[in-house]
Amino acid sequence: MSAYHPLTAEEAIALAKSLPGIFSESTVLNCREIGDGNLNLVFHVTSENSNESTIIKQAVPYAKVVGESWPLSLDRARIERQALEIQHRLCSDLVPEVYAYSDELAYTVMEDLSEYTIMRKGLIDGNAYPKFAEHIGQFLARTLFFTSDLGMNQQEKKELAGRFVNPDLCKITEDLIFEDPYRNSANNNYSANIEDEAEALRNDLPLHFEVALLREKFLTHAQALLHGDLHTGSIFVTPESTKVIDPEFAYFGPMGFDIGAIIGNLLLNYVAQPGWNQNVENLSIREERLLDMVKEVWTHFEASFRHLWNTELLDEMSKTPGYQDYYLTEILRDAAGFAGCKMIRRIVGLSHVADIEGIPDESLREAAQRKALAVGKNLVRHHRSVGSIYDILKLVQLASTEIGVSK
Ligand code: SR1
Ligand code: MG
Repeated sequence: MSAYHPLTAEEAIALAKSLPGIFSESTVLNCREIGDGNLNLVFHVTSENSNESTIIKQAVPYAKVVGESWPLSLDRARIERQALEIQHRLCSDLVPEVYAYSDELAYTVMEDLSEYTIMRKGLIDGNAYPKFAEHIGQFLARTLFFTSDLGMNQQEKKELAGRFVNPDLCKITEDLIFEDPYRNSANNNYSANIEDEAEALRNDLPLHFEVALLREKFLTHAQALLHGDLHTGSIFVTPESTKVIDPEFAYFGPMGFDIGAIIGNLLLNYVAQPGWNQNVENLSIREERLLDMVKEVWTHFEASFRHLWNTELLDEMSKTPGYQDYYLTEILRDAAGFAGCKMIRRIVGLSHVADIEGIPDESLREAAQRKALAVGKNLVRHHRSVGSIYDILKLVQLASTEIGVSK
């Protein structure tokens, strides 16, 4: 019989104490369960008499946000831990260190990042993160390149992919991102004032065609080991440092999915800005900063990825002239489409984002929701003809203008 059970705070303390190298021997420990995400328990264990601390993250056998009626495999804790270990090996400054784990109890003990801010919150508060684009560009380039057929032995990659078969968590994405927003679903969640938008999404067959293409990519294109849920709630930041957490949705999929997650979430914050800024000057500074970040995420990713390709490539046929440019354009197109899907799901589907839901004024909130849908739909509709990051920015501007005209 399995020993699995959800840990109590006392058990979390006993576990932390039993691990060598985290706390000094005589220290008195406290513990708080601080998990505010959709799926897991998170214990923050701190010392009363020093600044030593740690995090114990434990999976529960269902989706916490919905309840026991939505069972989920505990194996996701192993997948998350192994993804963290791989990402830490490839980007040691950008990923927390794993100290210990138990696959049976589905927990991982890791570095505490309490002095960091969750990026979504930092952006809502209007903070600037000048190093973020460079850091995340590097994270994306290194984790995606070195787990793809470009930077990894192709037989070893297949073996590794076998360890990252993640059906439960992939199904969440397949349903919540690529299906529910386009049909009547009990999972959907939006207020009555945007029913017209939800109905338009359900009836837009040319849009469904593009989503079906992106969904097929998500289902079948095992390009590299993805983080799988790289939104701004999965990233801790300070102005100087970035740490990527929570890769429990990791699986082998299309590289553009991770890049699109970042771009889509920066754009969700961008469309929300009028809801958070009464001052016109501040508003335009922040909007411009966010669009610059979108551009820089891509340009940093592209520069690092091209550098890795030119210096670390293992695949002979990939040296064929023109192939690198083709490959990067395909990633960018996928990223544009996935960014759009991610924006749409956060407005009409299950699990919204505080950037938009937290806007205090109802009419500004509704305006942000409509703008997110306009931008998201534009990105999905036109993703296959994108040729540069500037085309993505143009699609964003175009949607903003269209919304302005229709007011
Ligand atoms: C039922 S889980 C809902 C969402 O939370 C995670 O962060 C993923 O984005 C998932 O789609
Ligand atoms: Mg998460």
